[in-house]
Amino acid sequence: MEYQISSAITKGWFHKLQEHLKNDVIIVGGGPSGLLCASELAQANLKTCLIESKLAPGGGMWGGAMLFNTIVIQSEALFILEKYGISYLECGDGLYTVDAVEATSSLIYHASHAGVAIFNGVCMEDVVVKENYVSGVVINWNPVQRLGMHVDPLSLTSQVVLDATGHPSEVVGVLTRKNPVELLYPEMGNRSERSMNAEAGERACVQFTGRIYPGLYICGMAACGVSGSNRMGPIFGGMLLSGMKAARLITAELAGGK
Ligand code: 48F
Repeated sequence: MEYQISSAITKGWFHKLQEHLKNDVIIVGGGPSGLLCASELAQANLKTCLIESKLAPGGGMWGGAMLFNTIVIQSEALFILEKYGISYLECGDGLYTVDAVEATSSLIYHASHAGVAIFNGVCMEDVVVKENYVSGVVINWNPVQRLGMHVDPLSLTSQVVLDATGHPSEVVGVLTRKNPVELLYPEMGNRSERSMNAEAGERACVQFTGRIYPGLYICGMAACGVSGSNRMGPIFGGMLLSGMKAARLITAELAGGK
């Protein structure tokens, strides 16, 4: 029995890895914006994998605000809750409360169920850059990185990489730190997120979602960080709308050919 269990697991896992060495899209970061984008891309039949450094995807959504595990969504994003079957309660002023655990687990379930290959416990440590084009990511186990073990990584390739790493915008960070690149929007890339302003932050994270370098898109809080916009705290409509916008833009680019 032990042999069969181990054999089934290794066969299944290596099949998944082998299938996703080449992807249409690699999403780095399994917070709300990355997960929503992943579901939408998989529904558009794009071969999508998502790299999440923690054991549990979900990013900053599980904990609500100060561990009060309720989040707020504004009316503009309500259609996304409807589409993904997430319950909500009206609380006035065009705002709705949502159980953080229901919302987060639904986003994970829908991404996985739609066919996204989620690799958890795996970190993006670098990008693959070919002829001024981001063509994939370099990955290693989170514990290997944390322990500082000198172990070489593997690379996954793709037509598009999405930086959904939240506040640290790690993909853009490593690209600009290691390579003499000029981003498509020169005003972006300063990576100094501003203090709390919920309205401005919610607007900015959708506005600055997009293609920032050939082969590289940003969404969610990473879009705020890279554009020097405000943080917004425990309101998540902007994150969901940003993930949706990223999926729409990426799908349109890939439909037109690289
Ligand atoms: O931060 P996060 O939830 O990203 P998001 O989708 O949403 C932001 C909100 O949660 C919140 C907010 C809204 O009011 O301000 O912060 O923009 O999730 C980002 C995920 O990326 C993972 C990280 O563990 C988290 O789950 N991540 C970060 N760096 C890496 C990574 C990396 N190098 N490799 C893999 N995963």
